[in-house]
Amino acid sequence: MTSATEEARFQAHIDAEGKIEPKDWMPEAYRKSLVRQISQHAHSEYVGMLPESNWLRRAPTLRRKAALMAKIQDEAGHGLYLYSAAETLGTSRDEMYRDLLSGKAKYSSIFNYPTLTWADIGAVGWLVDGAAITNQVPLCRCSYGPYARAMVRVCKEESFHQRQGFQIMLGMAHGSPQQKAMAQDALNRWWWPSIAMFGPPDGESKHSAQSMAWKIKRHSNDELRQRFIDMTIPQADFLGLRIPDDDLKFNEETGHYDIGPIDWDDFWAVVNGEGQCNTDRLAARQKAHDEGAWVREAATAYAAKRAARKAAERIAAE
Ligand code: BYC
Repeated sequence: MTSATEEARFQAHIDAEGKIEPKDWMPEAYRKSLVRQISQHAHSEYVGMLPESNWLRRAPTLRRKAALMAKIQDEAGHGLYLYSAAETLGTSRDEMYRDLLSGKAKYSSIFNYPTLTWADIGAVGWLVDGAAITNQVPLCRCSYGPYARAMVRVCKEESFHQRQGFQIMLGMAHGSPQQKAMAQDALNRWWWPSIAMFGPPDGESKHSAQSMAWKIKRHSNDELRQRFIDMTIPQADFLGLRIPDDDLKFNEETGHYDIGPIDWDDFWAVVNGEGQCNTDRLAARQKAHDEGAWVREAATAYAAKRAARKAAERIAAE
C-alpha cells in the first residue's frame, strides 16, 4: 500500500469516528502532534501541583487541607496517565521529562502565576479547573484511544476539583468583608490568565485546523474559551463577585457574553519563560527530579534483577 492510500484509509477511519490505537498505522505528523500535546498536558499536571502545594501547610482547616491534598495527588495521577498515554506513541518518559526541564517542551501558562492568598486556591479550583474541564471533556472523544480513555478519569476528578474551588470561593464570598475582598482580589488576578489559557485566538492557532481534522481537538480555542466565559459569569454573579472586565456585556443577538481585549503580549511573555514564576517552577521540578534519582535507580535495578532471574528460570526450565 502506498503511503497516500494508507493516509486516506487512516483519515476515513477517523472521519467515521474510529479510534486509532498504538499499533495502528498513523502519519508521522499525527504521532508527533499527539506526543507534543499529550506531553505538554502531562507536564502541566506535574507543574500544576506547585502553586497549590504552596498552601498545603497553611490550609485554614483540616477538612480543607485533606481536600487540597487529595486534589494535588490527583494531579500527580493525571500526569502519570498522560505520560503513559504518550509513551504508547514511542517516546520515553525520560525524554519527555528532559524536554520539560530543558525548557524545550511547554506546560500551561497558567501555572506561572503565583498563589498569593488562600483565596487563590479557591480561584484556581473554580477557574483553572473549570477551564481545564471545558477544554478536556471533548478530549474524551479524541481520536487517539489511549489519550481519550485517560481523559475520562481525568475529567471526573477535575470536576471534583472545580467544586472544591467553588466551595472555597463561596465560603469566602459570603464571609467577613476581608474574606470577600480576598475572593474578589483572587478573581481579579486569575480571570484573564484563565481566559488566555485556552490558547491563541483561532486565526493565530497554528495547530488547531489540522488537530481538528484529525479529531484530536474537537473545538477551536475560541469556541472553548467562549463556552467557559458563558458558563462562568453566572457563577460569579451567584458568588456576588465582579468579573474584572469593564467591557463585559451579554450580547442579545449572539446569545453569548462579549469580553474586552485579551492581553496576548502578556500570554506570550509567560509562555516564553518571562512569567513571575517560570524560573521557580522549573527549579522546583528539577530539584524533585534530582532528589528522586535514587528511587528511579532502585526501581530500575529491581526490574533488571527480576528480568535476569526470570531469564535464568526460563533457561533452567528448557
Ligand atoms: N500555555 O496552535 P495552538 C491542567 C502553545 S490544564 C502554554 O493553539 P494547540 C491542569 C501551544 O502549545 C492545562 N502554551 O496549539 C488544570 C503551541 O505551541 P507549540 C493543560 C500554550 O496544541 C488544573 C502554541 O501555543 N491542558 O493540566 O492546538 C490543575 C500555539 O497554540 C498555551 C492541556 O494541555 C498555554 N495555555 O492548542 C492541574 C490540554 N496555549 O506546541 C492541571 C490539552 C497554547 O507549537 N491541550 N500554547 O510549541 C490542548 O488542548 C491544546 O494543546 C491547547 C493548545 C488548547 C493547550
